[in-house]
Amino acid sequence: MNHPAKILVIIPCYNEEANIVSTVERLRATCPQVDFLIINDCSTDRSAELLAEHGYPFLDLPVNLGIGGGVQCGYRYARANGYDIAVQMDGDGQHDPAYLMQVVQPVLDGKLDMCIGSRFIKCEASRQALCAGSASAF
Ligand SMILES: Nc1nc2c(ncn2[C@@H]2O[C@H](COP(=O)(O)OP(=O)(O)OP(=O)(O)O)[C@@H](O)[C@H]2O)c(=O)[nH]1
Ligand SMILES: [Mg+2]
Repeated sequence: MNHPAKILVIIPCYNEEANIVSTVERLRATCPQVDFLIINDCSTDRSAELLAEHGYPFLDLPVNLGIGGGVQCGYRYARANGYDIAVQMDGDGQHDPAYLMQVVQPVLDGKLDMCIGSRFIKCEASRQALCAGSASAF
């Protein structure tokens, strides 16, 4: 990679009106260098209105695909739009963006093709990261 890595954070969103704005604002404040895309999967609450009101980039799926299909849409978007790395982060605020670059870094360094963070693993080894989603290279 001979350019700064283009990183996309994919945020699945299903009925997250209580959490989605604070989740996005925390991400923007913590990791201003990454792009993000929210996948609104036919939420029946005010999620879509909030996303539009705040001018956030989002896909509005025409039918509910579930979390797997929703995140796959994000990966396809990342690939189609020239991203080097895609990261999945939940829209309910459970994944702390403070750990995001720890998950991304081994992929950026070419040491791993994919890195999955886990809230269940103690941070004992230097390469383990807690409480972030998963990052993968294309
Ligand atoms: N696209 C899409 N996203 C979903 C759907 N259901 C849940 N999500 C999102 O997936 C993420 C994780 O959902 P959660 O229900 O919190 O699942 P979890 O974190 O594994 O479980 P909890 O420990 O109960 O929080 C959140 O960002 C949700 O908005 C769905 O049907 N479609
Ligand atoms: Mg959750």
